[in-house]
Amino acid sequence: MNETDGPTGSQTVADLSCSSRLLQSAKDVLGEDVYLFHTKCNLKEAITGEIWQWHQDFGVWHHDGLERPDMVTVLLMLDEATELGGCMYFVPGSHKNGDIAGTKDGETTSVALVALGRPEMTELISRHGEPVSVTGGPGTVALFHPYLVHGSGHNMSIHSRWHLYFVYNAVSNVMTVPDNPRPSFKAQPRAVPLQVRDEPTPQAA
Ligand SMILES: O=C(O)CCC(=O)C(=O)O
Repeated sequence: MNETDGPTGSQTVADLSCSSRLLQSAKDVLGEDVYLFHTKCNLKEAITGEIWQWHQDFGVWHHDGLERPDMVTVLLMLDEATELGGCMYFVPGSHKNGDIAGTKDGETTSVALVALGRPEMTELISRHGEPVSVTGGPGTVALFHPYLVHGSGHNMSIHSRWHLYFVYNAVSNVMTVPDNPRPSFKAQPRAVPLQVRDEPTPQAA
Protein backbone atom coordinates (compact mmCIF):
# COMPACT_ATOMS: atom_id res chain seq x y z
CA MET A 1 0.00 0.00 0.00
CA ASN A 2 2.94 2.33 0.56
CA GLU A 3 4.20 1.83 -3.02
CA THR A 4 2.07 4.35 -4.83
CA ASP A 5 2.82 2.92 -8.30
CA GLY A 6 1.25 -0.45 -7.38
CA PRO A 7 -2.38 -1.53 -7.83
CA THR A 8 -3.19 -1.08 -4.11
CA GLY A 9 -0.94 1.95 -3.63
CA SER A 10 -2.17 4.75 -1.39
CA GLN A 11 -0.50 8.16 -1.06
CA THR A 12 -2.07 8.43 2.41
CA VAL A 13 -0.39 5.21 3.53
CA ALA A 14 2.91 6.32 1.99
CA ASP A 15 2.68 9.66 3.81
CA LEU A 16 1.70 8.01 7.10
CA SER A 17 4.63 5.61 6.89
CA CYS A 18 6.99 8.61 6.98
CA SER A 19 5.15 10.59 9.64
CA SER A 20 7.23 11.29 12.73
CA ARG A 21 4.67 9.63 14.99
CA LEU A 22 5.06 6.28 13.22
CA LEU A 23 8.49 6.37 11.60
CA GLN A 24 10.37 8.11 14.40
CA SER A 25 8.78 5.72 16.91
CA ALA A 26 10.04 2.75 14.87
CA LYS A 27 13.52 4.31 14.60
CA ASP A 28 13.57 4.99 18.35
CA VAL A 29 12.62 1.37 19.11
CA LEU A 30 15.17 -0.15 16.72
CA GLY A 31 17.85 2.48 17.35
CA GLU A 32 18.76 2.97 13.71
CA ASP A 33 17.45 3.83 10.26
CA VAL A 34 14.59 1.68 9.03
CA TYR A 35 12.74 0.85 5.84
CA LEU A 36 9.35 -0.68 5.16
CA PHE A 37 9.39 -4.46 4.84
CA HIS A 38 5.68 -4.33 3.98
CA THR A 39 2.40 -2.65 4.74
CA LYS A 40 -1.08 -4.09 4.76
CA CYS A 41 -4.66 -3.26 5.63
CA ASN A 42 -6.67 -6.01 7.34
CA LEU A 43 -10.35 -5.46 6.68
CA LYS A 44 -12.24 -7.34 9.35
CA GLU A 45 -15.76 -6.70 8.21
CA ALA A 46 -18.83 -6.48 10.44
CA ILE A 47 -20.32 -9.90 11.33
CA THR A 48 -18.29 -11.82 8.74
CA GLY A 49 -14.67 -10.85 9.64
CA GLU A 50 -12.81 -13.98 10.66
CA ILE A 51 -10.23 -15.14 13.14
CA TRP A 52 -6.45 -15.07 13.05
CA GLN A 53 -5.11 -17.97 15.10
CA TRP A 54 -2.39 -17.44 17.70
CA HIS A 55 0.92 -16.97 15.90
CA GLN A 56 4.21 -15.10 15.69
CA ASP A 57 5.23 -13.16 12.59
CA PHE A 58 8.97 -13.65 12.42
CA GLY A 59 8.96 -17.33 11.32
CA VAL A 60 7.67 -16.37 7.86
CA TRP A 61 9.97 -13.37 7.63
CA HIS A 62 12.94 -15.58 8.55
CA HIS A 63 12.02 -17.76 5.55
CA ASP A 64 12.01 -14.55 3.49
CA GLY A 65 15.73 -14.29 4.27
CA LEU A 66 15.91 -12.11 7.38
CA GLU A 67 18.37 -13.30 10.03
CA ARG A 68 17.46 -11.10 12.98
CA PRO A 69 14.09 -10.03 14.42
CA ASP A 70 15.21 -6.38 14.45
CA MET A 71 11.83 -5.26 13.25
CA VAL A 72 8.77 -3.58 14.65
CA THR A 73 5.16 -3.70 13.55
CA VAL A 74 3.14 -0.53 13.96
CA LEU A 75 -0.60 -1.25 14.11
CA LEU A 76 -2.81 1.76 13.35
CA MET A 77 -6.52 1.45 14.02
CA LEU A 78 -8.73 2.95 11.35
CA ASP A 79 -11.97 2.00 13.15
CA GLU A 80 -12.81 1.46 16.78
CA ALA A 81 -11.29 -1.90 17.82
CA THR A 82 -13.42 -3.70 20.42
CA GLU A 83 -13.40 -7.17 21.93
CA LEU A 84 -16.75 -7.97 20.30
CA GLY A 85 -15.41 -6.63 17.02
CA GLY A 86 -12.41 -8.98 16.85
CA CYS A 87 -9.65 -6.77 18.22
CA MET A 88 -6.12 -8.08 18.43
CA TYR A 89 -4.88 -9.88 21.58
CA PHE A 90 -1.24 -9.95 22.72
CA VAL A 91 0.39 -12.41 25.12
CA PRO A 92 2.51 -10.04 27.22
CA GLY A 93 6.21 -10.91 27.31
CA SER A 94 5.83 -13.78 24.85
CA HIS A 95 8.36 -12.18 22.46
CA LYS A 96 11.11 -13.22 24.87
CA ASN A 97 10.71 -16.90 23.87
CA GLY A 98 12.22 -16.58 20.39
CA ASP A 99 10.74 -18.80 17.70
CA ILE A 100 8.05 -21.21 19.00
CA ALA A 101 7.32 -24.26 16.85
CA GLY A 102 3.75 -24.40 15.53
CA THR A 103 1.73 -26.00 12.74
CA LYS A 104 1.30 -24.58 9.26
CA ASP A 105 -2.35 -23.75 8.61
CA GLY A 106 -3.38 -22.50 5.18
CA GLU A 107 -7.13 -22.93 5.71
CA THR A 108 -8.40 -20.99 8.69
CA THR A 109 -7.26 -17.48 7.79
CA SER A 110 -6.98 -15.93 4.32
CA VAL A 111 -3.20 -15.82 4.93
CA ALA A 112 -1.30 -19.05 5.68
CA LEU A 113 0.02 -19.01 9.26
CA VAL A 114 2.25 -21.10 11.47
CA ALA A 115 -0.44 -21.40 14.13
CA LEU A 116 0.23 -22.14 17.79
CA GLY A 117 -2.20 -24.75 19.09
CA ARG A 118 -3.63 -25.74 22.44
CA PRO A 119 -0.49 -27.32 24.02
CA GLU A 120 1.79 -24.42 23.08
CA MET A 121 -0.73 -21.74 24.11
CA THR A 122 -1.63 -23.45 27.39
CA GLU A 123 2.02 -23.57 28.37
CA LEU A 124 2.69 -20.00 27.22
CA ILE A 125 -0.31 -18.39 28.91
CA SER A 126 0.33 -20.32 32.13
CA ARG A 127 3.78 -18.76 32.20
CA HIS A 128 3.07 -15.24 30.90
CA GLY A 129 -0.47 -14.58 32.14
CA GLU A 130 -3.73 -13.88 30.36
CA PRO A 131 -3.62 -12.24 26.92
CA VAL A 132 -4.47 -8.53 26.78
CA SER A 133 -6.98 -7.04 24.35
CA VAL A 134 -5.69 -4.27 22.11
CA THR A 135 -8.65 -1.92 21.93
CA GLY A 136 -8.97 1.73 21.05
CA GLY A 137 -10.52 4.36 18.86
CA PRO A 138 -9.51 5.28 15.32
CA GLY A 139 -5.95 6.64 15.31
CA THR A 140 -4.80 4.43 18.20
CA VAL A 141 -1.38 2.90 17.59
CA ALA A 142 0.27 -0.20 19.10
CA LEU A 143 3.84 -1.32 18.42
CA PHE A 144 4.87 -4.95 18.69
CA HIS A 145 7.87 -7.23 18.29
CA PRO A 146 7.92 -9.87 15.51
CA TYR A 147 8.16 -12.68 18.09
CA LEU A 148 5.15 -11.43 20.09
CA VAL A 149 2.42 -14.07 20.14
CA HIS A 150 -0.82 -12.50 18.91
CA GLY A 151 -4.16 -13.38 17.36
CA SER A 152 -7.71 -12.13 17.00
CA GLY A 153 -11.22 -13.49 17.02
CA HIS A 154 -14.26 -13.31 14.81
CA ASN A 155 -15.94 -9.92 14.35
CA MET A 156 -19.35 -10.52 15.90
CA SER A 157 -20.24 -6.83 15.95
CA ILE A 158 -22.08 -4.83 13.32
CA HIS A 159 -19.06 -2.51 12.92
CA SER A 160 -16.15 -3.16 10.61
CA ARG A 161 -12.67 -3.28 12.15
CA TRP A 162 -10.01 -2.07 9.75
CA HIS A 163 -6.36 -2.00 10.82
CA LEU A 164 -3.31 -0.74 8.95
CA TYR A 165 0.03 -2.45 9.66
CA PHE A 166 3.45 -0.92 8.93
CA VAL A 167 6.31 -3.42 9.32
CA TYR A 168 9.61 -1.58 9.66
CA ASN A 169 12.93 -3.39 9.37
CA ALA A 170 16.31 -2.11 10.54
CA VAL A 171 18.44 -1.26 7.48
CA SER A 172 21.32 -3.30 8.93
CA ASN A 173 19.09 -6.41 8.99
CA VAL A 174 19.96 -7.34 5.43
CA MET A 175 17.64 -9.76 3.63
CA THR A 176 19.28 -12.68 1.82
CA VAL A 177 16.81 -13.26 -0.99
CA PRO A 178 15.91 -16.99 -1.13
CA ASP A 179 15.54 -19.06 -4.33
CA ASN A 180 11.77 -18.64 -4.47
CA PRO A 181 11.17 -15.25 -2.91
CA ARG A 182 7.75 -13.94 -2.07
CA PRO A 183 6.77 -10.84 -4.04
CA SER A 184 8.42 -7.62 -2.86
CA PHE A 185 5.12 -6.20 -1.64
CA LYS A 186 5.22 -8.94 1.00
CA ALA A 187 8.97 -9.09 1.63
CA GLN A 188 10.85 -6.02 0.47
CA PRO A 189 14.60 -6.60 0.11
CA ARG A 190 15.43 -2.99 -0.93
CA ALA A 191 16.65 -1.32 2.27
CA VAL A 192 16.30 2.36 1.42
CA PRO A 193 16.19 4.29 4.73
CA LEU A 194 13.02 6.31 5.21
CA GLN A 195 13.20 9.98 6.13
CA VAL A 196 10.66 11.57 8.46
CA ARG A 197 8.38 13.76 6.37
CA ASP A 198 5.41 15.21 8.20
CA GLU A 199 2.50 16.37 6.11
CA PRO A 200 0.91 19.67 7.10
CA THR A 201 -2.14 19.19 9.33
CA PRO A 202 -5.27 20.01 7.29
CA GLN A 203 -6.90 23.21 8.53
CA ALA A 204 -10.59 23.12 9.43
CA ALA A 205 -12.73 25.03 6.88
O1 LIG B 1 -5.65 -8.02 11.97
C1 LIG B 1 -5.70 -8.94 12.78
O2 LIG B 1 -6.63 -9.11 13.54
C2 LIG B 1 -4.56 -9.92 12.90
C3 LIG B 1 -3.44 -9.63 11.97
C4 LIG B 1 -2.23 -10.43 12.23
O3 LIG B 1 -2.11 -11.12 13.20
C5 LIG B 1 -1.12 -10.36 11.30
O4 LIG B 1 -1.23 -9.69 10.26
O5 LIG B 1 -0.07 -10.99 11.56
